Amino acid sequence: MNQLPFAFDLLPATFIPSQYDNHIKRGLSSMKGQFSEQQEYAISLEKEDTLLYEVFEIKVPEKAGELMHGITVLHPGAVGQEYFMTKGHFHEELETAEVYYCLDGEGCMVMETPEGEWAVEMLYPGRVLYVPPRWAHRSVNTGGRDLVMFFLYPANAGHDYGTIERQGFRKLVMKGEDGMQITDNPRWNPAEKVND
Ligand code: M6P
Ligand code: ZN
Repeated sequence: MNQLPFAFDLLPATFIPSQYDNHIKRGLSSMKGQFSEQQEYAISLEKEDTLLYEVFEIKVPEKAGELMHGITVLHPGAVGQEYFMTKGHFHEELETAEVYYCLDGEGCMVMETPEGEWAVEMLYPGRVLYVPPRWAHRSVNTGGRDLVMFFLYPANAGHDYGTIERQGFRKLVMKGEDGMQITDNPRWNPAEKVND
């Protein structure tokens, strides 16, 4: 099937696209094992499966040449001292990139490669971020309001969630004395966890 041209509106009042195909909602329950303060996580989840983020996806055929895009709205909050964040993923097709354009809010993108490099880039309204091929990515809301991002990536990229679910990210973004701080993830140990 060939995609026909289309257009939609993305207006600052809400930044919710005027049309979309999928509305994905992820709550605390979809982040099992990811937040570092596991007891805090369990206590919060027992109270309520709090909504962490929503993705409004505009679907196109999942083949090379097409571009998947949409909006992610990451709500503010924290589990213990760790800010709300997305699951994060590598692309199944590792050699594919992604572009983010931050529309509202404050936060950052935590990134790493299988080779051991890592990076954190700040996100704020007007900021454009390029995530190169091979870099896993997770967004983090360090502010007090929704972090809203437009994203765009090759439609054949696919999502590899399993690797991050097993090993986590090398770096955590935590609430510090004067705002956010980046710390080592004490539980990051891919060699041990891969064979679980
Ligand atoms: C980005 C894009 C989406 C993704 C969303 C939520 O905006 O990469 O494809 O679904 O983030 O992140 P995750 O898929 O890691 O839950
Ligand atoms: Zn991606």
